[in-house]
Amino acid sequence: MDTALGSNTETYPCRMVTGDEVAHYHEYGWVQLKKFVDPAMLTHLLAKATGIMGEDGDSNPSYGIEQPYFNAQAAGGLANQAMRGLIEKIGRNAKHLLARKADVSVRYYTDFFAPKLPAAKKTKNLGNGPTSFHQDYITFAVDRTGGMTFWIPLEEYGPQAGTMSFLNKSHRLGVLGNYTSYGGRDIRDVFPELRDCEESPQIHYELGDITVHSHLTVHGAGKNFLDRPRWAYLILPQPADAVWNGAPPEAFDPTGMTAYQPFSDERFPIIAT
Ligand SMILES: O=C(O)CCC(=O)C(=O)O
Repeated sequence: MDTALGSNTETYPCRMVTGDEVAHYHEYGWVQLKKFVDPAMLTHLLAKATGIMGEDGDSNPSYGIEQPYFNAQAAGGLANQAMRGLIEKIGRNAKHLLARKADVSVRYYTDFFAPKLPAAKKTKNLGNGPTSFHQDYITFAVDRTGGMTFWIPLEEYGPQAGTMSFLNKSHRLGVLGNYTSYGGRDIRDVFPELRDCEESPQIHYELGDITVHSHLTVHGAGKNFLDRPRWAYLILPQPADAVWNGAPPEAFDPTGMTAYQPFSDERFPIIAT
């Protein structure tokens, strides 16, 4: 393990969710986990992110998906010992949040850096706009629900930085399509029943706080009004029995894969049993 990390084994690299937090996640479809990640781990992640994307969060080649929400870059955390430790402990947390009655393990699906670039600057890559409200589930091309995103800001950020907000209980409304099919309309106009879902405030994240949202929960984020990137690291676990449904996936290259066969344990390892 990196010698600068791991000083406090109780919180390193993150703590475990509490029963109340699991209950909040099931009730509202998302949860804020305060003081969750060890700040030493955040320092390590920020150094890794700026190392591959530049201090401006915009020096990487385009990742090929045209959307204004953030600039993205695969983080490759499985190959980094400290990051893998975080991914595995997050797998254990995901198992608690998943709470399936069958004893289902948790699989790593993807991890990436997602800096939202400053709205006021001309950027090379896309990623300096607001994140329109959307649901993630359909973009991940898996055959069942249960997937979730651990959204980890790498510094303290408030709404001015373009932080997340959620439509409470929207995870109960089923699958709401792909945002690219809405013709530029707000998801709440396409599905007016979402107007009955209270919108959470934009989250203020103190250092170490994160949010977790179900891939069925509608969420969005404002523009980044800072003069620097809003850095976030996203880890996405899936239930281990989920399989690729054959649709074009945004998160992985399906070359050599067969629809409805299990994900390869090598590329998508089991991270919690
Ligand atoms: O980082 C953002 O602004 C949006 C993140 C997001 O849409 C997601 O985690 O699914």
